[in-house]
Amino acid sequence: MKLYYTTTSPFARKVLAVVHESGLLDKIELAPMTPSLSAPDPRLTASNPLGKIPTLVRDDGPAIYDSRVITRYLDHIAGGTLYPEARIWDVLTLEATADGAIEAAVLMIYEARVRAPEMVSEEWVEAQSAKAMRSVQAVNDRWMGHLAGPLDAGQIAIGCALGYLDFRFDDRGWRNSCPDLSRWYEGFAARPSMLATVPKV
Ligand SMILES: N[C@@H](CCC(=O)N[C@@H](CS)C(=O)NCC(=O)O)C(=O)O
Repeated sequence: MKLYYTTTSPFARKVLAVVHESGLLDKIELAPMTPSLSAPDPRLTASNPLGKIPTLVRDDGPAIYDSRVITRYLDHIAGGTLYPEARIWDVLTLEATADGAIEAAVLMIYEARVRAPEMVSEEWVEAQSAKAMRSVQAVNDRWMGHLAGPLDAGQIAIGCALGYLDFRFDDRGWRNSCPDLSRWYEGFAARPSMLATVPKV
């Protein structure tokens, strides 16, 4: 199998963290891509018409995406427990919350990167920021019990969302109103899978 990824993509980081946690590193060829919004690499679009990172090219079937499909597939082939049946709706909702926060943060970066400064809508940027911050706050206020439980895909997704906020939006200070989540993240960020996948420009 081959994974198309970039070292800055938080969605790819989620997948890479699952690769590490599932012991699949020696089964996957890592294929780094240069990030591009307007001219995706033809190798990527040949596998994923959306031209998005991450994409997993399988040896025995069509390529798969998006990140949530890939993480679930990897957990399945590893015979893992990142999507436990007994807590599946909680895990999926937590992962969706993290992915939504990541998506909002990524859109803020795109707005700055793609638009001429006079075309940037500050109102829209702040609305995206509010989505990310509300998500993080909700996890701090309602999900700490879940985060204290056994490792699952929802926790990995939240770890990658917080890592991305630190990487791109440190100045927005998500920790200020999220002391419990901040304490949890301190421990989670020290996991070998998280240390091995820290975003790099
Ligand atoms: N929902 C997708 C989102 C993937 C995504 O937006 N990836 C970004 C990189 S962080 C990308 O490939 N952007 C290029 C584009 O949108 O054309 C997932 O979970 O995999």
